[in-house]
Amino acid sequence: MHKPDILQVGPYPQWDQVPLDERFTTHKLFEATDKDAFLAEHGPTIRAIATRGELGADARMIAACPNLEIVSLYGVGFDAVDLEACRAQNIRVTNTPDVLTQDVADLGVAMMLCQSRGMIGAEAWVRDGAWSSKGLYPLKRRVHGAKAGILGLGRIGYEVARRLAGFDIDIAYCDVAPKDYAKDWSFIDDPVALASHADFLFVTLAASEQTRHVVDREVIHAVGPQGMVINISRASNIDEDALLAALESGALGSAALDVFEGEPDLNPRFLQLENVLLQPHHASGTIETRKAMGQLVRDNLSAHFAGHPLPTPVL
Ligand code: 8YV
Repeated sequence: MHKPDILQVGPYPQWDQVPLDERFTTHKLFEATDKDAFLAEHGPTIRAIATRGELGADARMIAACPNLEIVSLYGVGFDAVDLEACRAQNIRVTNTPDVLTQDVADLGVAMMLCQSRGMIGAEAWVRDGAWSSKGLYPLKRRVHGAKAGILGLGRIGYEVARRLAGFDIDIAYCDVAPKDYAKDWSFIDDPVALASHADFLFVTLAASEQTRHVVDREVIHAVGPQGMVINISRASNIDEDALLAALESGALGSAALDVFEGEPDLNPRFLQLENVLLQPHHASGTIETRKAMGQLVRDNLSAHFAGHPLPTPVL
């Protein structure tokens, strides 16, 4: 049987690669040194793009594949896919929601705890002998009983809030409208007011052109010198220059970040800062979740080529 040709934008773990190669003829863009030449050669045969959340599929890639039918994303965020181009050409788009929600929320809360209690510095304190030479580790900020602001109470924001409730944290959230499943939590309809209220501001918004830099200088300053910004969504939701300036000046107490503009090549100014916890965009990075994401990528592709309804369509 003829296997449909797919363009694979980035690598997957071996447990996904093997079944993908079994079912499809995979053209691995990430292995090509001259990507334009690769797209020009293979583009016309491509019927599907298999990509990752942060890699997406841009207009140039889509235009190079005139017979493209579907883009299947390994990730929940579809901001890096040119949805307009897909809509215009009736190209279906799928993502991997739900399966990663709990892990992303876990990492967000872990980042808050780790940063608040200075666990990275404390580890170094033990390893480099400061504990015996200097004595007690400097005191850090308490987590329980604090106030959290959740910017974007979607699936991930909701799971973050649910976890924080277990720490007796006061929870407020901001979204386009109050949510009927959030009756125990306060709705604040403005990001600046939410940030003023919060000790910990969690950014859990699905990114789009509309949410670009929603966390701007004003929001960051409202979080304040004792506050922390935690981002487990997309870098574009925060004005990164304003964030860096506030971290450098102390106008913002600290940040815990899993996502960066231009990642994996982040702004080197981050590396100079001691008040920021840096993570390599791995909030969904557990074996269990990544296996479920890979399965869903294949299930969407298989359903499409079998003419069945798509399990998790975006478009
Ligand atoms: C990445 C993500 O896809 O779900 C998303 O939107 O960005 C992540 O899960 C993951 O890092 C794999 O590349």
